[in-house]
Amino acid sequence: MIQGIYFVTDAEADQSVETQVRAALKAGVRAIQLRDKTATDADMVSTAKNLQPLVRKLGGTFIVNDRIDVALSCGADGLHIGQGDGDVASIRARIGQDMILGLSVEHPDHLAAIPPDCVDYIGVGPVHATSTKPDHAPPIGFDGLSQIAAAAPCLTVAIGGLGTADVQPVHKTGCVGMAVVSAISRAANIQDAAANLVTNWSKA
Ligand code: TZP
Ligand code: MG
Repeated sequence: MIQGIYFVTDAEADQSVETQVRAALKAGVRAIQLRDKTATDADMVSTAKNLQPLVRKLGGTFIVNDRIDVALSCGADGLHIGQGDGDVASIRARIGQDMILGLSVEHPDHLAAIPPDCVDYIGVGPVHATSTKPDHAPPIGFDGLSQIAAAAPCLTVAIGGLGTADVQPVHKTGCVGMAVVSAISRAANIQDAAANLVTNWSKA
């Protein structure tokens, strides 16, 4: 399941995606998402097939962003889709009932459009502005996050510009997890940064 610190990979960081994931796992992160907006499907499949067993070995949860066929072909635990990625109920039908399905939510209005019993968690944000996703929706802040988390029909994970200082306020909104890219991928010491987030989350 998605819980605690949720690391989303960064194809543009100095360290390879495999190095990022190994360090995050070593630090105690147990939710990993492979996200790469520009890789070919073939490259994504190859990376996913390499990462999936690493994550599985430690009892973690491996999610693929956007690409349904990649998620299915590597035996991922789940798929994460955005608002523009297609009809949510049809995607659920394609991946089956057992796979975790995550959906990005950027505005309270998006909640009403979620089909019942279809989505396992929503990724809500961006909480803060972030250069990791240049085309992001307007930041919702902690007030927006709280409002959406309280009204959500499923578990909520926060995302967008989040770091150690945000662990407490995110936790307070009732989110089950906090997703980060750059707070881990761009840190001088990836493993230490991830461990610090994990420790803070567990104390929150
Ligand atoms: N969706 C909303 S913000 C974001 C995504 C994928 C990027 C989050 O990256 P960072 O570096 O943790 O701000
Ligand atoms: Mg998407």
